[in-house]
Amino acid sequence: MNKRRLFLALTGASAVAATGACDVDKETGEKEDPLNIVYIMCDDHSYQTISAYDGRLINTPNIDRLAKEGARFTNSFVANSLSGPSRACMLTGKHSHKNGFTNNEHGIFDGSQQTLPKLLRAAGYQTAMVGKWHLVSDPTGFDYWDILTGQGDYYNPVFIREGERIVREGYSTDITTDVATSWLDSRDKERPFCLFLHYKAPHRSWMPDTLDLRLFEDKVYPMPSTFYDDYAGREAAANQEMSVIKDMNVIYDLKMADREGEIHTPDQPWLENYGRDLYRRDLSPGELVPGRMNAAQQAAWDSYYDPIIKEYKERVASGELTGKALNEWKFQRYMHDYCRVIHSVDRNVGRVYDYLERNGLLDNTLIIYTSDQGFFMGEHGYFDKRFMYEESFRTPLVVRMPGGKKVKAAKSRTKVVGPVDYGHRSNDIDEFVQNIDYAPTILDAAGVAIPDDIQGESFLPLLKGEKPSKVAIKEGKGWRRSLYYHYYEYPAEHSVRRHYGVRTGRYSLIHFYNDIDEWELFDLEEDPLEMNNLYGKPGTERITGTLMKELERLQTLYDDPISELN
Ligand code: SGN
Ligand code: CA
Repeated sequence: MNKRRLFLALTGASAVAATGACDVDKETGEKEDPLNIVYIMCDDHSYQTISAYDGRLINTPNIDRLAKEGARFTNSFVANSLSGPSRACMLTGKHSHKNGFTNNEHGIFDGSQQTLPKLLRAAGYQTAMVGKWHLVSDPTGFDYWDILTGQGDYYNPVFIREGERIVREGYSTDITTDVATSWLDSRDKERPFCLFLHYKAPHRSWMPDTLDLRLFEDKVYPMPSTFYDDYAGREAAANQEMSVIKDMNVIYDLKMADREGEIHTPDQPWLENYGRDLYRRDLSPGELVPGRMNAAQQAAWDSYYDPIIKEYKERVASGELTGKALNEWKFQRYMHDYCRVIHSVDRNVGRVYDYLERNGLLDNTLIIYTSDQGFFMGEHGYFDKRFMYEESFRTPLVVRMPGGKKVKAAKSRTKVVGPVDYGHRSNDIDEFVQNIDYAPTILDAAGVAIPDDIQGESFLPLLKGEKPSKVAIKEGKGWRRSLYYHYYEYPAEHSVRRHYGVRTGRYSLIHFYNDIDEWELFDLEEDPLEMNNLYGKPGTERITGTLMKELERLQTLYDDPISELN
């Protein structure tokens, strides 16, 4: 049985076509249905806000259904926790230093290089890229591309459709789904497809759909136990600009600007005279202005926020909203908006599922749901990502198998330790996977050869239930036991120092470098919240030595010329 047929036998999919066309099975003489791929990626979607991972904050039934009908990855990570770099890793299957896109600020993706869509297309696949692209150069390797500009806007966003600029009226997440399903309608139905569906949501500044503004009104979100982290013993952790208390902008992020432009920010004096409004969009009724609200959207928005702004101003004026009360008010506002944005994402995942179901595509389509990285929901007092700390290093990953067949995962060799206890399910894949693995996995599932220079590994064998110790990877036999990470964007917004590191099933060793030289070592089994930096502490010499060796091994394996950067 060849590899493709083995996949089919295990997944219940009727067949896969390596050539892309509807082939005739040489053994049975039956017509084969090709395998399609729908790759859904959000921007900044934390695992903490997917109920398949963590039920405390929000319920996401549509994303959860994907996990139930396939697999949930419980040790899923990125290689560089930032949008552009993460997207480049996904497209190329290579770490940042190899694909050349190390940071958002100066990166321009070299679209002439080998990428996943190009390889799929050469094998007969139709490829489309819809939504947030964020790689500066125009997309290459797609039969169709229709992308948001830059970060994209939540309301009435501008898209670039194969070079043509268009403003679409409505809410970004809905529109992105609409564009994707229109493309699916118009595709050549005789050939398989791979759709890259990239939502802007829930990126900053977490603007909900007007439909969802009043959701979860009475919910009081639990404060993370590390919200008031004092960063003792962790210099890089202390010196950043991503604190909910200190750096979250009360106007832009938390939407507390009134129409007159009065600013009431007792603890953010630098916002005084900041300008009429950062987030509030003046309207030009009748005219569609990119990123701004139309009259109906604005009215719905104002009717929700105006009373909140009024109450906020009163509480600030009376002196009631200061210190701890203000800090926690900020956290609650952040969580409310973020979760509302997620609710719309989940609804749209449901719309995509319904589309595939209505069109008879669920049996021969692999659906992947992930995010470009994790996100801090107030842990360590942070929002944003970037750090190799668990909340941002981890990224959600669930895969729905063709036909909805629940994966029977083989016994894992890797422990699941981290800030949230996910519990255990029979379809959990606990082995370490990283976003450089997506390209080879998709190629493998499509029956396309994986080029040797791709650094990631196909995790298709894990989805098939193969024993991790038996899976052959480039390093030899047996799935990987450690992960490599490298973050570059500094000096830059949020001020997170450059760093690289290694994570094993139990430990995380991180080196912050450039204008700092700080090592951090965490025992994730004992300290999953990463509060206690053990580096240099007596008794840790042996484990530090082992981890240093492993780090060097990975830097050699991935050919990361780190010595030249120091
Ligand atoms: C913007 C945001 C940042 C965010 C980066 C990168 N600021 O610059 O908060 O870290 O994007 O995010 S904003 O004022 O423009 O909202 S990424 O996900 O695209 O990498
Ligand atoms: Ca992102």
